[in-house]
Amino acid sequence: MQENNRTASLVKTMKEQITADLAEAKTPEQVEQIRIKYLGKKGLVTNFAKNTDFAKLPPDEKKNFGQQLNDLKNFAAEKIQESADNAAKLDSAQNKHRRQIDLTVPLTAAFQRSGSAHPIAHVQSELETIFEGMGFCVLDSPECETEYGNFESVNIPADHPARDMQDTFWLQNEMVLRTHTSANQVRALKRFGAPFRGIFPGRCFRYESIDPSHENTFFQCEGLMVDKGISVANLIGVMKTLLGEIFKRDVLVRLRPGFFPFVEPGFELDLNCLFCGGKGCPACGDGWMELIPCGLVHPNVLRNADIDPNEYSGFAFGVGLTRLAMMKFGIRDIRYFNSGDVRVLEQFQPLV
Ligand code: FA5
Repeated sequence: MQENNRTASLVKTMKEQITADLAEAKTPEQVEQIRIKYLGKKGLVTNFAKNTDFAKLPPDEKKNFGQQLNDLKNFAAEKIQESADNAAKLDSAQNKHRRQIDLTVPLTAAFQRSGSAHPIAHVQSELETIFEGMGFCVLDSPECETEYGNFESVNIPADHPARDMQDTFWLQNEMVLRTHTSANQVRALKRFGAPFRGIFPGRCFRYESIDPSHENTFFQCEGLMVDKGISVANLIGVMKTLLGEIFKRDVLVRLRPGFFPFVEPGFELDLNCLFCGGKGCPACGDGWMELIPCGLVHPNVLRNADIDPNEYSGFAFGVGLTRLAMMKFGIRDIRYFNSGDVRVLEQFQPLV
């Protein structure tokens, strides 16, 4: 009687173990492993009798043991088969799903639309090629800046009126969405030292009234060259190369004095509007598109980057990349860029 109880308890434990193992098995291969573990030649159920004291049992208890063993074998076989069927069904459903993605099927018309580079990305890529040809490096820079980076590092202290011209979005952690790519000047100079030649294209943000030539989110491309003996002549030479390469034809520009706290002297380089030929239109206003403010790097900026202004000088410029894309592609209203209207993008050819 005692033996019968012991066998019943062993059978119960084994059944629980089988159930627990099967609950973990998800694939047909995993279920097969469990089948081998219990019902294989050396399986725990197959050899259940061997692993117990069956041989020593009195004849009447042997009968009971045999019944319990059969019950266990049936239980194991049924449960394992059930799990194998389920795993096979799941596997075939997944395979069917996988088979639905057939990369060799010819594209239908709906999928044949090829993408194209965004006009701003296109112009940015052109600028990078032009400047790399002149030995400039291309740097990435953060869109989210410290107040020091965006303003103080480029000689705009807290009480300076120039801050009003670049009203911006402040974050809760007292960082700002940068108003200009000039914010990266001192960081780049500190990292690489002088001499230095680099451009840093990127997105800028300002709290602006939106109109055909002003957006709250737009792109600039900063350029910075610092070396011994750099003058306005170097600046003008580089500007001429830039415009010649971008427009591939003669364009009319004007250089006029401009004030920026981080350059001295400072200039505004305006492009005679390619839409109206200088007569004045909604895109430009008075016939001239403000495109590339520039100047010689202010000594304070060099000092902020630990560079001696008595030894080194430099020029800097900030191309309005979005406006350049407008002029290059004949887009008369800056608001198209952020409108999310795919028809705007579809008009431009892919880069490759
Ligand atoms: C600046 O941002 C200076 N950091 C540029 C600079 C760099 C000057 C280095 C001297 C030396 P400004 O605010 O003018 O300058 O902007 C530069 C260009 O960005 C403008 O000429 C214009 O093309 C473009 N820009 C400015 N604000 C907007 C706007 N709201 N939407 C579209 N383009 C803009």
